Amino acid sequence: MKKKLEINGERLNQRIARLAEIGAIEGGGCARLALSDADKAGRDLVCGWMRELNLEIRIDAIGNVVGTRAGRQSGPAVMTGSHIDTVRTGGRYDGNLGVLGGLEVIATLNEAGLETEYPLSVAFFTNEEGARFAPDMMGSLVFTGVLGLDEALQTVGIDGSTVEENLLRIGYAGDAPVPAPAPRAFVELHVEQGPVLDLAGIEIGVVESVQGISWTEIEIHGTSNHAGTTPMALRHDAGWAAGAIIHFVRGLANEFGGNQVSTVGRIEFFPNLVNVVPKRATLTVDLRNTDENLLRSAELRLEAFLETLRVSEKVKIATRRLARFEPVVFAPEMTACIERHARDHGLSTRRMPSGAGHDAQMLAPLCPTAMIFIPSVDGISHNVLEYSHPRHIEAGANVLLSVLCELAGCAGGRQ
Ligand code: HGY
Ligand code: MN
Ligand code: MN
Repeated sequence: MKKKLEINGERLNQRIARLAEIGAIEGGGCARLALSDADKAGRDLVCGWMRELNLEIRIDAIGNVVGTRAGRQSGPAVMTGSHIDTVRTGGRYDGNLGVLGGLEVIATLNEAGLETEYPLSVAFFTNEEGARFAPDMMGSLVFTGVLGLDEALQTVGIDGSTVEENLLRIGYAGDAPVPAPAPRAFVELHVEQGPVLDLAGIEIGVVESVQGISWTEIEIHGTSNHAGTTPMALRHDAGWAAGAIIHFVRGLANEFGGNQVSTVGRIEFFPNLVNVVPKRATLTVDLRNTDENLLRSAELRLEAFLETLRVSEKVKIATRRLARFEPVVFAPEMTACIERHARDHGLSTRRMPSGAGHDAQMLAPLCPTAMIFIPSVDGISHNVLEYSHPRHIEAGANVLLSVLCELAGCAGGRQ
């Protein structure tokens, strides 16, 4: 029986640890906000690894980086990848696993002397997180033509600078045009970032869909006033209104139940002083659901609630859409392929939706796409304590290897 081709788990885990040293923060996590100096350093390191693997590197106008290994045929590549930007309190696996797992597949094929029929690419997309510049998945949205390049470049981040300024500053404004040609297929390896696989003791998640995402920035304008002298009935308190919204969206998720989730992740008061009734409050609301109709009704409920606040607290409330993606379903033939290869590797599997957004959801309308999940211990993510076991990292990358070999048509060498 031919030995099954397998990746080098130790090398992959070492590379994950090496990349995690860039933007390292206390507790073992990473802070590499999109287009920051830390992001640049991470990009430089991964591009160096791509060059070591003799990949042809393509950097496009929004800074997406694609390393391609030639196949016997030219034409669209089978693509894998993810992102290497992180949130401010990020873990070391979110996104990084998918990019470094893809490079590990290439290294394994190179060592085994295996050719593929079709080219094989590994990508990292710009600003998947959307934490500094909304929306999230910005790079893959531009890559696939859903978001215009100029609109993306002019996006102003939470620190007041634009995507374009930062892209130029870090030297990753590439000359490859966008939108890019559609890949032949796209597979993304990613940590689950939730508790499902870990709780069930399942090794591989076969991701069938990504839930819908709705991000709104809400700006409330009230009247700043003296905290001691202003009677409660005369207040137009932007801070209180913000608190009412936070309470409302939690109540909405509890009322809807099911997969409905809601988060107020960012909030700022002005003048943000202990003895001044806030004049202005700015906050973000993140609503998600696997069901588009339910997500839409949650949005309508929030809009109606804002209207009641305008009347009752006599504040002005403006909203700005930061991101809005409907749920995406992955190609059944791709999920079946992942499930089959995971089982061939003797791994337990579970079909599931993704609670987090991913670049794969942007590639799905263009080409057959799906995702491979590995467990996140205690379901922790977007937190320095994010952790996945090395054995699951190795297992996930081996499934990725087998799936990519099938899709790209491996030939010759050991398989
Ligand atoms: O927000 C998300 O789901 C992803 O981490 N950008
Ligand atoms: Mn991610
Ligand atoms: Mn993330």
